[in-house]
Amino acid sequence: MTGIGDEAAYDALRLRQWRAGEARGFSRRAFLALTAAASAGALLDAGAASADAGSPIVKPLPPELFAVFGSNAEMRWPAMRDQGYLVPVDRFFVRDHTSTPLIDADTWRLTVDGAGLRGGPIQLSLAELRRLPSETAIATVECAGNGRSFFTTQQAQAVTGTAWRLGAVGVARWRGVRLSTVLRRAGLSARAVDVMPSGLDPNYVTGGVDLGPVRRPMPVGKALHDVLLAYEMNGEPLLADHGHPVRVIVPHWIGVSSIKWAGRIEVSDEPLFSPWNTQFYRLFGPDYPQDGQPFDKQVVKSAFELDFGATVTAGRTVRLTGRSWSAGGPIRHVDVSTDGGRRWRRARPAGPTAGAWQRWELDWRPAVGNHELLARATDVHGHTQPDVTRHNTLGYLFDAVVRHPVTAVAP
Ligand SMILES: Nc1nc2c(c(=O)[nH]1)N[C@H]1C(S)=C(S)[C@@H](COP(=O)(O)O)O[C@H]1N2
Ligand SMILES: [Mo]
Repeated sequence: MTGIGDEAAYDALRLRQWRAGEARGFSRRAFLALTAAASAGALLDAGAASADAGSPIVKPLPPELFAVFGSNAEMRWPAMRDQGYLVPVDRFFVRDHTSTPLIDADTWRLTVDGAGLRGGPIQLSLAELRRLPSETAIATVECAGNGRSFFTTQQAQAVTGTAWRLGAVGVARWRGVRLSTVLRRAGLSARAVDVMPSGLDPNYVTGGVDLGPVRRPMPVGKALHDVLLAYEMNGEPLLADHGHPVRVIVPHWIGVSSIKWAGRIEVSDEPLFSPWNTQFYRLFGPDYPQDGQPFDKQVVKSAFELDFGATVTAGRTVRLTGRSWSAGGPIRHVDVSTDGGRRWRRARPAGPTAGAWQRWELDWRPAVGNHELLARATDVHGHTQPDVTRHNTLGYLFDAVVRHPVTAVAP
């Protein structure tokens, strides 16, 4: 059994193996076709913001809670202003590669199979899963491309993919069964290497290539450590859009690891590969000399709980509120500027100072006119948000300080 549980180390190793031609189950020819499509710009997600007509997302997407991009919908940050620590399900962002499937929980089965098991495949119904010991965890799901649109609007750089602002992140309380419980029941062998969940949503086809079901492997060490097969989100059964009846939650790893509508879990006795750990979620472009570099980790980000271009009342105290988060660890402090970055003040932490994210607030008396707000967070390891971030063509890991325009008008 491999002991690698660390996202960066695991990704780097699998990428080296894949490049060396050791990959099974995913052809390099498909990859080359796709790279060509990407450089021709064909990967740009269709769908304009706020055109939710025809979105394959099932839950309501009211414009005060969401900005919609085809099969993706991001949370609008003002929707969190008067909320608690968790993101309510009605405003949690949705990222579907194709569309939300409607799965009948009564006939749904989870298949666990592969050469890394001692016995044959097992199948579990939802009722069987619910009879196993359950566990609850508060965990973040964040799309690796969250913040992508700022590469274009702040840095004038071209990127492909959904033009998220900062709302492709959410924190929820998940309840379900530890993946380790299910794997042990299935009879994990000492030869087990990788664990790969796949979704029951339609196959992902891009650039004319059918890449199969959305799936992404993890090392058996991570699978046994803290991964959940979740059937509840904030105390309710999962909504269709968030993976009903059962999704995987992989804490601290990028959002795509947390496979929704889990239908199969393959346990292998050799390294596994999928397009989601070979050509996507890699850093390409001149700023990354080792082309196709894996991520170090998700980065530090901050958001004001305010619309872009919001209007506030001049001459009165406005309480600015926001949240900052880092996959690297808890946030140590957040500095806020209300004058485009000339002067900075330390924001007051609000609520718990450990965990998935840090809430903060700061009072401000704006004069009439246009203002630019900025928030810069630093985590306990000293990772801080830069003014400009390194460009990559797929638009991941935007961690630079975001310039947030507001207008103050006379009362
Ligand atoms: N089966 C399946 N799982 C999936 C996806 C998908 O399209 N299909 N999208 C992934 C991505 S890219 C992200 S960021 C998260 C989003 O989870 P959410 O829609 O519940 O917010 O789900 C991941 N799991
Ligand atoms: Mo994502």
